[in-house]
Amino acid sequence: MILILNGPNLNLLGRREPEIYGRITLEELEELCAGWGAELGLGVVARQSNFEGQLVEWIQQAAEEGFRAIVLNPGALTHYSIALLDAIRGQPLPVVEVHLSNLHAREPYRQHSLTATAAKGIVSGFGPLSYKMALVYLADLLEARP
Ligand code: CA2
Repeated sequence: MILILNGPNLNLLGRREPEIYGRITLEELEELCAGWGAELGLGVVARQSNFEGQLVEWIQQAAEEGFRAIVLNPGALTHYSIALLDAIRGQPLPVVEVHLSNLHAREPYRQHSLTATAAKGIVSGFGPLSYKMALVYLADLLEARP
């Protein structure tokens, strides 16, 4: 089972800034992820929070809850949250960081990811397919290490 976590403001997807984030809603994105997970033989649970502490708790508890990996879009927390960074470092599961937009083509303050320094890797710029690529990687990783 894979835990997909979306951070602050991602509940607004599809409602504003479609030129950057597309027209897909969070609910549609989560359904797509469930479908991609099923194709790859992975169960998927998706959660979203606007609160840093809630994300920290979900990350801390993921292994105990029985998840085998985390796909994380930390939203703006990507760029400054030492708390999320510490939470990722302090737990045993592989974390893949994903972004809908290409951080390197965005404003200077979005071009650095603090949280990615603790992730296995980062997929950025492919819209919803960033999540699919993360799941493809994790299916391969978890198959190699059952
Ligand atoms: O590209 C991404 O996935 C981001 O993580 C999205 C975050 C942003 O702060 C990161 O720098 C990059 C924010 C998502 C905000 O989403 C909105 C969607 C519609 C309307 C307003 C915000």
